[in-house]
Amino acid sequence: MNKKFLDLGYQPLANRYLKIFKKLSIKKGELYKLGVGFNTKTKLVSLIKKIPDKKMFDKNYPYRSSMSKTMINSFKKLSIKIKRKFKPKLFLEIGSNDGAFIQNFSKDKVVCVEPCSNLAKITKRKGYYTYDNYWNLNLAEKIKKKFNYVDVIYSSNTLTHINDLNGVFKSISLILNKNGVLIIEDPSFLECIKKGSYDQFYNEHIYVFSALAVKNIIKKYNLELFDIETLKTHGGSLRYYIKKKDNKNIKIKNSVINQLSKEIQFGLNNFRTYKKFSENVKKSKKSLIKILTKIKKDNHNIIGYGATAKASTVLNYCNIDNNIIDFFVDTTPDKINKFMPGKNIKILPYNKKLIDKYEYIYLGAWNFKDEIFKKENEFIRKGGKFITHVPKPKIL
Ligand code: DWN
Repeated sequence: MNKKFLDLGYQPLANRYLKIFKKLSIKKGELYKLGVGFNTKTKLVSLIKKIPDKKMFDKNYPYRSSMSKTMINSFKKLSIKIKRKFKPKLFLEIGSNDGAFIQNFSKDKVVCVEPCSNLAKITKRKGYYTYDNYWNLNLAEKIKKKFNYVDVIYSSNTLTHINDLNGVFKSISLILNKNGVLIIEDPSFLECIKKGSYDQFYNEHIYVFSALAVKNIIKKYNLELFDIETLKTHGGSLRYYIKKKDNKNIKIKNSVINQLSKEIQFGLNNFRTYKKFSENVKKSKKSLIKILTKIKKDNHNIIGYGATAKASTVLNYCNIDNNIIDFFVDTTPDKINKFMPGKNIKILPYNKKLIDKYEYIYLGAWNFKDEIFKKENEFIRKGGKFITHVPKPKIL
């Protein structure tokens, strides 16, 4: 049973950055109700209302994985490990985005899947065999027919974006070699709840995984967890290593039981924990609004840094507009000179000199705090301050 625990109000599609601002309407279906539920049986956390794939991931998808050094470094490190440990003859990436990860592999050994054709074009241009399709059983059968079985499948921040999870794992199980390895990585729900990062919820994040939920979902498809790594990326992620159940050559590591125990100890199998989280989210909203309005009352200007999908949830849930935040800066070409989803706050190209004129910056990309603080050491040195809502709203 899916029990609702969180209501984040009406929201626009995150990652839908308009060139000309217009007020969006509930009646016209431009805003949807963002509610989050907990499945008491599978322990899976998911959105109540799911938006069809085709409305979210199309030829204009703006997000580019390669915009952060943190991710580039993390992908490089993992690619070295995969080559060393698993030595794949054929490698598949589901959700290859602009090739930030796959660029670490030689072209003749990999197959990419990326439904956003503007991004698929980038890896195709670089010479990687890329299907600009959604991941599903049809595609898996097509790939199997052409390439046969795959040795390693990797998918980062993608499977949580696909509504039909049963289809996802059924297709993976079909195409994965009997000794093959599936590696998936996504934000950890445990970290999300600990950090109060409710902005991990928006239309694209249909699911936020816990190890408890992943274990339950994959078992139907002859798959099981054999290792879990904790990562700092995207506010705290888990990297799940999965094998076929009948493959006894790979031993199950303690990391699996350790993560499951941590989640149970925290109460992730108990609905009360979720209700408490929901109360904390309401407090976080009040507190963030209080901080921002006080700064404005004191006659200071605030700008935003990192026009993230996460920030779209925060701005719309807390009703923050250009009376509070003058503009956002971002490095992503397809976001620049457009408006934050649902709000009349413009996104300007990242410019150090422009930033230095301001005293307060709301950190939309709080998950890249270390990278951004390093880059903006001059702003901080001159007394500039960042504002965040994670783990608690505060001026840093
Ligand atoms: O799952 C998803 C994650 C991985 O990426 C997608 N559904 C959508 C997207 O979510 P997001 O927009 O919340 O992701 P990020 O990675 O937190 O976005 C960072 C944003 O900040 C990008 O627009 C790039 C920008 N940025 C910047 O302008 N300067 C980032 C850094 C590090 C910088 O120095």
